[in-house]
Amino acid sequence: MKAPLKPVEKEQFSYDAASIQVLEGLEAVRKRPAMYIGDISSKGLHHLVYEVLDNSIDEAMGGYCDQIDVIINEDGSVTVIDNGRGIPVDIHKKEGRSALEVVMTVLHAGGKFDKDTYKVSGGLHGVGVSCVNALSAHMAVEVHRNNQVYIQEYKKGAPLYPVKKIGTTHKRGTRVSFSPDTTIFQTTDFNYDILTSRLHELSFLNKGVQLSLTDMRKRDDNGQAVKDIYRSDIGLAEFVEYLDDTREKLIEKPICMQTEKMGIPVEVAMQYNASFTENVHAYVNNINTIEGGTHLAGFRRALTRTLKSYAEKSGMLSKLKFEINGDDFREGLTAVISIKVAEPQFEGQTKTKLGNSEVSGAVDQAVSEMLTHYLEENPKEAKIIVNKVILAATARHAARKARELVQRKNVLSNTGLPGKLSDCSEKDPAKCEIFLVEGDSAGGTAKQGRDRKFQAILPLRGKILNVEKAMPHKIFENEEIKTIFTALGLSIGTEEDSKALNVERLRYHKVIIMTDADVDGSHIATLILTFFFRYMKEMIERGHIYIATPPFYLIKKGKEERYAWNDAERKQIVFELSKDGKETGIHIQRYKGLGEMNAEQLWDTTMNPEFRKLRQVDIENAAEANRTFSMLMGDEVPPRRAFIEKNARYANIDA
Ligand code: 0RA
Repeated sequence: MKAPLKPVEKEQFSYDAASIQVLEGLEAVRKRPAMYIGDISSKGLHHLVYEVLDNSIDEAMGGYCDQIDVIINEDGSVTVIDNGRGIPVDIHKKEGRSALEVVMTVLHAGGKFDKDTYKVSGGLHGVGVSCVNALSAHMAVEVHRNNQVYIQEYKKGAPLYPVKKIGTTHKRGTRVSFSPDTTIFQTTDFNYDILTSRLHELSFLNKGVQLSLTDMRKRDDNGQAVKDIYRSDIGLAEFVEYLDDTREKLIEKPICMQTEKMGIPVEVAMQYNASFTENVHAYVNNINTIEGGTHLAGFRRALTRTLKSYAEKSGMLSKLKFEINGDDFREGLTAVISIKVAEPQFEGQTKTKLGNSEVSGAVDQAVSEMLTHYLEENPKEAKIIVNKVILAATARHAARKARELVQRKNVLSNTGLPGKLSDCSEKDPAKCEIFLVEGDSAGGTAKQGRDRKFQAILPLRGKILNVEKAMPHKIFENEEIKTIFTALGLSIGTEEDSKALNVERLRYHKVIIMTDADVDGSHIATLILTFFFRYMKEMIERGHIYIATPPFYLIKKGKEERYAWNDAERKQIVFELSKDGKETGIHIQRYKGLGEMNAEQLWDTTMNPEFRKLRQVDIENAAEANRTFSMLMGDEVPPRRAFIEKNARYANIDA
């Protein structure tokens, strides 16, 4: 059963327009957009949608809204519709104009600063809709409130006319449409998958709220626009089940809790699975805090202390000959933590690390109370969990022994670097790059084509290893994995400290994965990425990992050779080359693998920094990325096959 929406009390209508704080003009935003939304790439572009969405989600968190619809329109603009209270429209006393206009045009005029809502301020988002407005060639807002419909439109943030009434209504809510300014953004192409994954995540974090995405640009066979609807009435427990749906769970139902400690709402769901990896996602005010922080520290501390004390009391540890450490309690753990903080302080490189010190104790207390209770009430499940922890500790112990053996051998063999590596001559790691190339033959071509001054080549043979399924100590015995890490100058381990990146030792600041543009190639790239994701996440977080993008087509006419990376480019080039009206004499070669290119072509298209298009790997949405990894690597074949087929078709490679 879904909870009924809160009635809007009289008091809430008496929104005091004068409370809206007027801070700065919008010109500053257009001059330095990156300062407000992070960057002007696709990432920044999608932040615009998140920003508008955040306002609707705020309404939902307050209990005033249970439906949010996002539409990518045919012209590429985006519309966000909610059934919240509607932005207030009364006259702002000081400004002498509508509060709606103030909210839409004045920076930091959210107007809810002293309300008891958890505004996502201070971090990634929370810059206000006015920011989105400033960066839009056109924006329109429609408010349904007080049984009236109000509307106002803007150009680059400036109102085109005062707020006007255009009719009456029985509904309430806000509808915002915007077209991002093409002179500001590098791309204004909204990506359906990026947006759905955020909406899906938000649906778990805000149970009972229905979120939908419609793409008017894409039609199915019946001419219907593509649409996805997300809604979770269970919330975090369902999120955990979704994250783990390809893994074997150890207990029947996720362990759940929802409480408030020291004025901080804390919600947690957790499950143990048969894998060896930790999969903990922490959110603050709906923002994925990828870098962790005080809330995560509180959770880990409570988990370790509570489980350890239970295990000791139960006598199950009596035969164990070595210490259990914090990692052992989190092996095979999938958990989602979601807390709400009134004034979050976000720190760290990507501003996704929570700094508020008071939070750690609140989460610790909430989790230890809940878990103590759970373990007492559920002895059967408690035993399964403790056994899993013991297994983890035993495996870690074995892994350390295996690693020590390997490291000793490495020292003795004194070769230093792997024989397969063709190193570069430059010694400054910041200037060096290494290509991890699929197959010896492509490796050979890359070796011929490279600039040996700063480019090193490491050929890899076949499927390196199925990381998700492998026990940690098996990973260290795998030849290809060892080779990669030795070449990079890094050591690997399963313990917290050894997972940290020792940047001084990293021999190349760009690690470029170069595989065939087919399903096998992308599978190998995914394997390598999985490995970094699991055992050296920092390499991804610090932006050291890249994917090379070889072209799909070579188009020739006479002596002229042009390359295309997709079908649109191919068509454009064919069009340009046939300016004389004749397509005759144009030859199109479709590259199926790196091996079809000679050294010069590989250099020109894929390796030459002046011309190549590297894709930097980042973990914008760690939850989704992680799920894809597990799904691809996990035991269940059907979802993996479905993924590969879907993506193969999209990429139009193996069609
Ligand atoms: C300021 C004050 C109130 C609501 C909003 C803004 C609001 C903004 C957006 C943006 C998209 N949807 C929105 N819904 C609401 C509080 C209104 C009151 O007290 O009645």
